[in-house]
This record gives sequence, structure tokens and C-alpha cells, in this order.
Amino acid sequence: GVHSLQKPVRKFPEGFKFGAATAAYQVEGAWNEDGKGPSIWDDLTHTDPSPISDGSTGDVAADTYHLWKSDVELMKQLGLDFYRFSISWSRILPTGFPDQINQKGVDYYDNLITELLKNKIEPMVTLYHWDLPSNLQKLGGFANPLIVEWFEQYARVVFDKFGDKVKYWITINEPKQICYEGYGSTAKAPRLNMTGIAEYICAKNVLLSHAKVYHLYDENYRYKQNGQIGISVSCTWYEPASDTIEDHQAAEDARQFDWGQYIHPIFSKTGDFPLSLKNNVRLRSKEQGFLRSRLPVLSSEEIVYIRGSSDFLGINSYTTKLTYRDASLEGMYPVPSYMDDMSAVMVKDASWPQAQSSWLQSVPWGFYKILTQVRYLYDNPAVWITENGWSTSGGLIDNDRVKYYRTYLGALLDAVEEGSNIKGYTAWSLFDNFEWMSGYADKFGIFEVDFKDPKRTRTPRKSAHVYKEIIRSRSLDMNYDVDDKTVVAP
Ligand code: PNW
Repeated sequence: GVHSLQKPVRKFPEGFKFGAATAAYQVEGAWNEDGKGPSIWDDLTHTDPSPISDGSTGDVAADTYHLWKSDVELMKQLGLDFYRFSISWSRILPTGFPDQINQKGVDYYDNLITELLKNKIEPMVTLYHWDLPSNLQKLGGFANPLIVEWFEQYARVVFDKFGDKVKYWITINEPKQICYEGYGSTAKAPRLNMTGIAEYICAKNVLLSHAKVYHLYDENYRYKQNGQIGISVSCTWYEPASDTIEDHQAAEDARQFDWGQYIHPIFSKTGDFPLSLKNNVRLRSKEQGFLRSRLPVLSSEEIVYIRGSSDFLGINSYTTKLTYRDASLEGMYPVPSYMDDMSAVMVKDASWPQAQSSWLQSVPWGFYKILTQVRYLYDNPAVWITENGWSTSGGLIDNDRVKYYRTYLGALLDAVEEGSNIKGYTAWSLFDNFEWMSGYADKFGIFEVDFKDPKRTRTPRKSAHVYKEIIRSRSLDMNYDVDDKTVVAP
């Protein structure tokens, strides 16, 4: 009868939490208001000619600096358990240093946090999502080992001001994007473009900065504030393009360079950088005439200091790439370079659904493989999915985004049912926002933002309605037709 056609409803585990995320520079605006100091993203977007593809800036963005109160009302309507946002370092410490604390900046975050808690939405706060105070970049930013102390001094101010109310902390968002894209290429500020050298120096300093702030919290704040602190790492799945040993090795190298570089030192039993990363960079450095490996050494004290320095692993995951090794392509990458050290070639599979962002294709089984691999390699750590989402060019009936969220959540449930210890899930993003070098062209919001409207009006997309229903029911109803094109939101 009819009942045999009913598919199951897949329940999320007891206590599983749903959230949505933004980051300060991408949404706040008010770039120079109320005493905020400049950051490297203010500097980059104000460069003439603009390197941003649509010439835009985050000067106003989604204007959450002014709209925070009505935004919390939207989050409440959506039923969010938590809201992940980042603090702008230079809004609190305009010079980067703690001698001047900008009270109006502190008030802004205090008001937002208080309003969230009043509405039973947990704040999950990222200390650093890429907007370094300009002064600290002049001093070298993450290429200067002193960043470890600067970051600790900033974190002390944040924990002192907000730590009684915030129970979930993320130190640093996406080390690879900071280091490789910012220091090894021109894809992110500060666009240092010194590949083969700078991203590895940055990697060591990011790991030590993270560990320093973990230990600061662990030793001086945890006993009275009782929260949890982790790091968010972006994880792409690299699938071998064929069944040859070479392609399997290329995919494994790509995974170790991409996220093992940051996860292994913190979450493995042995600590330190992954062996394949150390070997690849050391061998090539030697061939190239360097006297030491371009990958900095972690001393045994540093290895111990970094190892175990996280209460949970934040995973930001979006997509999958096919990976192969081709010896005839020797020399296709500059020497020295991160890509040459890895010696893997990445391609897209044309059959995978393509988002507005060129790097983003929908591959739910790749997300499943990431979660399974993390469970297997690092002894099943507590995991929060701190970002996952899809970009379009606009429109309110975002069926492809709905399909992406539903199929990725299905893959997450597959991993959970096999034992992965996943605590929560975060949609990127709550709002359309400033998508870095792509400006406002790539829209990730489950809420549309009208950037032509001075009021920056927000409108829920179909995906917001679907997400609301998933949160309300704490389940995925497998009878929902993911290819349903109807206009009416469920
Ligand atoms: C993240 N990848 O970056 C950032 O944390 C957000 O600020 C950004 O807006 C969002 O994703 C969308 O781009 C990415 O490896 C990091 O494919 C890594 C990848 C993609 C995006």
C-alpha cells in the first residue's frame, strides 16, 4: 500500500546543534566607525586599481554593525541553536596592541552576545577570520614569530570581556587559506606571493599562535568560564583520478598538504607535521640548493605544546577534487613552490554540479570521506562542522542550494551512524556577504541581502525555510523531493 512508499525520516542525534556562520569583514561594514582601526582587508579593498573582481569593498557589506538586533530576530525565527561569527581584532584593538581598547567596539560585541543569549542562541566566536590589524602586517604578520604574543594579548582582552558569556571559541579560521592563499599566492590579503617559503613559515606561526591561546584559555580561563576552544580547518576531499598507485599517492599528498599540515600537529598521537609533508619539502629543498628544509622544524617542545591543543576540531568543508600525478608535468609549477612540493595535479569532474564559485562543486560522498578519514586518522575527535555551503548568482528559489544542504547533511548522518563524533553543523552563510576576491558576485546566504538597498534588506531564500524545518524536526525527511522545483517553501 501507500505506506511501503514512505521513506524513513533520518533523525539527528540527541543534542546535535544547528547553526549558521558569518565573518566580521564579510558582513559588518562600519569599517572606520566608532574608533575601529584598519585591517589588511580594508587596505586590500582600498587599493587602486582594485584587485576585487567587482571592485567592491566591505566598507558597508551587510551592515551587521548596525543591524545586529533585527538580525538576531531573524536567527530566532530560523530556530538556530548557535550563531558563529568572528570578532574584528582592529575593532577592539585599533592598533593591534592592547594598550588602547576601543570601548565602542567592545560594546558592539557585548550587545550582540547579550541579545543572542536573551534569545537562547549560543554564540560561537572566532577570534581570527583573516582581518589582521594593518600595523601587525607592517611588522610581518604571520611571518613574524612575535604574532604568537600579539595574538595571545588580543585573546586575553577578548576572554576578559566576553568569556563569561561565550562557551564556544575558535582561535583561527582556516590556516591554509591564511598561509597558502595569503602568503604563498595572491588569492587573499596580504597577497605576499612567496610560495615555497612563506606559507610554511606562516603555518608554524599559526599553529603556535593557536596553541598559545589554547593554553592561555586552558590554564587561566577554563576553570572560571568553563567553555571549549578549538580551531577551524578547511578540508577538501582529494579523490584519486584513477586506480594507479601514483594517483592514490598524489591524492594522499594533496590531503596531507591541504589539511594534514594543520590537523596532524594538533590531533595525531605523535604530533608534528605529517611525514609526507616533511619528506616532500625536505627532498626538494635539498635538490634546489637550500641548506635546510623550507618547512620549518618544530622542536620537540613545540611538538608537545601544539599536540592536543584543541577541545574539538572545526571542519569547514565544501568540495572535492580529482587528483593525479603526471611525471611529464615536471616543471609545470614554479620552483620552489607549494604546488611543486606537493606534485599533485587537481582537476574538476565535469559531471559534478557546479556552483557560482568556480572552485565549488557538489560532491556529498567526498564530505562523507573527509568525516570518515578524520575519524580514522585522529582517533575520532569531537568535530563541529563550522562551515558548509553553496554559492549562486542570486534568486530566492535556490533549489540547488537546498539539494546541496540536504545531500551533505545526509552524508554527515552516514558518518554519524558509523560512529563519527559530530556535535553540530554550521551553514555558511546566514547572509549574502563580501566573498573576498569575488566581491558580492558569489552569494552564499540562506538569506538574500539587497546590496543596492541602503537598508540592506534581508529576505529568506527557500533554503532558509528548508533549514528551518530541518532544525525544527531535528531530522531529514527522506520523502522530501530534492529535485522539487516548486516555488512554495515547505
Ligand atoms: C571559506 N576550499 O573559505 C571561508 O572561511 C569563508 O570566509 C568564505 O566566505 C567561504 O569559505 C566561501 O568561500 C574556503 O578548500 C576555504 O575549497 C576553503 C575552500 C573553500 C572556501
